[in-house]
Amino acid sequence: MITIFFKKEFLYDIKIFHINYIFFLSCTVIFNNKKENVAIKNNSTIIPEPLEYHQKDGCFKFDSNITFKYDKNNEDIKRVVEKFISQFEKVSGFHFSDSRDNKIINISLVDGNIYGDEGYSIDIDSNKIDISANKWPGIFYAFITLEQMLPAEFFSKEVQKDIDWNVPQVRIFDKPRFKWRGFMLDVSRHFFSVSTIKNFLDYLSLHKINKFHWHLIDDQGWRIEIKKYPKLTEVGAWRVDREDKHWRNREPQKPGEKATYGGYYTQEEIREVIKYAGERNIEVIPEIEMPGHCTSAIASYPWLTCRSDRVYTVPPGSIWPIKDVYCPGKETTFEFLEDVLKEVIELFPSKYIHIGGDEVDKTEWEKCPYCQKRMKEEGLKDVSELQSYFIKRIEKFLNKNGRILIGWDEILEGGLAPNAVVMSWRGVKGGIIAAKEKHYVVMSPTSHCYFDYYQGDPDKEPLAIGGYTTLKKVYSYEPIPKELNEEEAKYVMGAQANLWTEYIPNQKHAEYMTFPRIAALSEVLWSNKESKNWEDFKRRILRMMKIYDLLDINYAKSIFAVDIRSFFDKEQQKILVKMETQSFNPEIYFTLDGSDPDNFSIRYKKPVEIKKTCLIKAVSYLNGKKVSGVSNVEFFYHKALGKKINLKFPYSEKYFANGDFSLVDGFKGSMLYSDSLWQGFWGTDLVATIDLEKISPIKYISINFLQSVGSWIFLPKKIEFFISSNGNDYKRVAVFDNVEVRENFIIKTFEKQLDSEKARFVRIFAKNIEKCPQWHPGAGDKAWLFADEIIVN
Ligand code: TNX
Repeated sequence: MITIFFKKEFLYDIKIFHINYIFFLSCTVIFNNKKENVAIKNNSTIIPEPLEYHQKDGCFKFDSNITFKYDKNNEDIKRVVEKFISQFEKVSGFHFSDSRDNKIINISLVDGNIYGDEGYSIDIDSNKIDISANKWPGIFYAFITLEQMLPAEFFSKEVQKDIDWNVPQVRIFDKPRFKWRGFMLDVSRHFFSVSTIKNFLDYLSLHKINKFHWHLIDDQGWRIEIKKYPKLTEVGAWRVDREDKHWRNREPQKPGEKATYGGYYTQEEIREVIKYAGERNIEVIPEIEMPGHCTSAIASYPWLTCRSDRVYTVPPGSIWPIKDVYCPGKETTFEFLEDVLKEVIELFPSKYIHIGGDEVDKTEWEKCPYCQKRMKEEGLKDVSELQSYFIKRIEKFLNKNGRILIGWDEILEGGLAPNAVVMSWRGVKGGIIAAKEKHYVVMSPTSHCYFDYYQGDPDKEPLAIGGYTTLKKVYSYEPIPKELNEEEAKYVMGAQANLWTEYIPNQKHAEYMTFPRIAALSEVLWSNKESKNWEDFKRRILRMMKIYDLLDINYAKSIFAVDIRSFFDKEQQKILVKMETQSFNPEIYFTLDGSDPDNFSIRYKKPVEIKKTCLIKAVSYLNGKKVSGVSNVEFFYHKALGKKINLKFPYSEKYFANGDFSLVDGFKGSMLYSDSLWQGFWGTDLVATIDLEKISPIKYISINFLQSVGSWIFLPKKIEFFISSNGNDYKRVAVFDNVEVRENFIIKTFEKQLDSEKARFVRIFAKNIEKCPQWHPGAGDKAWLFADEIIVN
């Protein structure tokens, strides 16, 4: 069984929504910076970029002669200031002690409401720093900003010698654009200890993230102690250990086999995490998944389902979709859920409780007599309305207890509960609908906010669930969709990154997926839309990486990888090869002879013309240090390279790849359908005619196609090659009948050697299978045909 079928993220990408389920720096450095890129706005080292930043001349020099003035009776402020002092004394060796001639750092809460709940100002002179806010979180964020202005060594774990502990004289006024700046961690698919959670909370607060959405329940593990139902953690928190196997090849638990992988948080630990988060201005929002994604609960108490006759175990892997659901026909189900929620409400002070609501397989409900009875009694016309009944009933309970329900966008189906907040993940459509209905929304579209997706070339990245969400892409995100007017836009509370952990077994890996992408999202959510500047962000992220190094955060260095692409240069009328990274002022070196490049190889300065078939290898350096692995791609120099193509049926707007010259751009598509090399045709054939401009001998024609059945992409049924000298009369020179295979990932080459043929035009015809075959979950829906590189020699 090829479970990849069900990798819904591909499906969402491919937009088949209709299928029901398938779905830095001391002062000196600062002043040295001036020669840098013109796009750089100022010398700020801060992420997220503050709202207003005015640089003055000179620095404030930290030494032991500094007095911190603050209200010692205010516990929150005391904690914030003392933490700063203690870290500073540790790394600098200073002992801040009172004396009459001391420089002053004044920390005060002021009346009025210019700063809001989280804003602050910092005004730095040569002998005084004034920090003001309306509320303590503002002071907390002011110190985070101040820390980022200090030399990065501030974040070190040891004493640092010979550092000028200076900050530039600036005036900052800052407050966030959005009030929901979230991060979700899935602790069910893999369990993360309390100490990991605390580390993450520290790192998140460094980015001014203020919501931690704790995905505590899913099929693969129940992670919260519920006193009334002890089996939830005795049984539901444990699964057989199949960690050595790929997620989709894990056999279920055998009779008598012990379940040893897992864990859960005791209520005491949960309280500890909530307190720790609160001290960092992070609100913890628990997610108690229902009515689907709950096998762990059902394995503990099978009576919660429509089919209590089955033996359930916590699945060690995932065959998506898992069909287990709570039974909304039985009152006992609601009693259980309310009992669980009661304990959750007692534990979590957050006014929001997330109840999931995503990806519910409702087929059991259609058959279940209890559900049918419920539907009849309540006048519900279909199972979608039954889901809506379920969510509304839970909402009533939560509202009665003073809490607000949040759910994934599926809660829109069958009618939205009156006060619900919608988390929009399947794109932004759900968020738009909800905001128009005057419901608050949190945006979390897979396209920009799924940090379980690849952030670089999948060949060089650790195995991930799929997708492709680079740092640049995250940075490009705009949470307010253009479909919303000013009034409606007020319902968008912000956005959130989601870290689903099917492919993320431990803290180090979770860090890799989260950093630096969360820095990009933090700027999207905090800073002014108008001040967003990718070039400047690229500069500042290097400084942030220095901080990550000092904190031992295992951040991804994917931005340094060299991306090798080609494009049609209109002026020169030819295909040129360009090499890029996502990093600031990269030094790129390359070779064309197969040897590994280093900083003695050819330095890349501008797009190059390559006139031979060769392996291009490239690396990037930063300040003379190699910072990337070797990127390599084969470049094909051939007769059709950069020649004009006429397509009878246009390529899809979604998979346009390299545009009009994509099929003759010198590069072949990889196993990744979304590599921007494959050109996609949705339900239509490929009929491509290439004009070689003059009659010339043709000895060889070939074309590649991709099959990726989990993404609705199939090899063509039939392929024909034609040639013509005048563009009217074509001669067929090859025909291939392709036999259907069900394998998921295939790249197939169709090629033909020719004898003494001459022609000006080459035409390739490939017959799309048009509709997904009967054996496929998308049976009857339009099939994709993905083609790349037509080679003519
Ligand atoms: C969708 S987003 C899910 C999760 C998976 C995730 C993988 C959402 C509400 N549901 O169950 O872990 O995709 O990317």
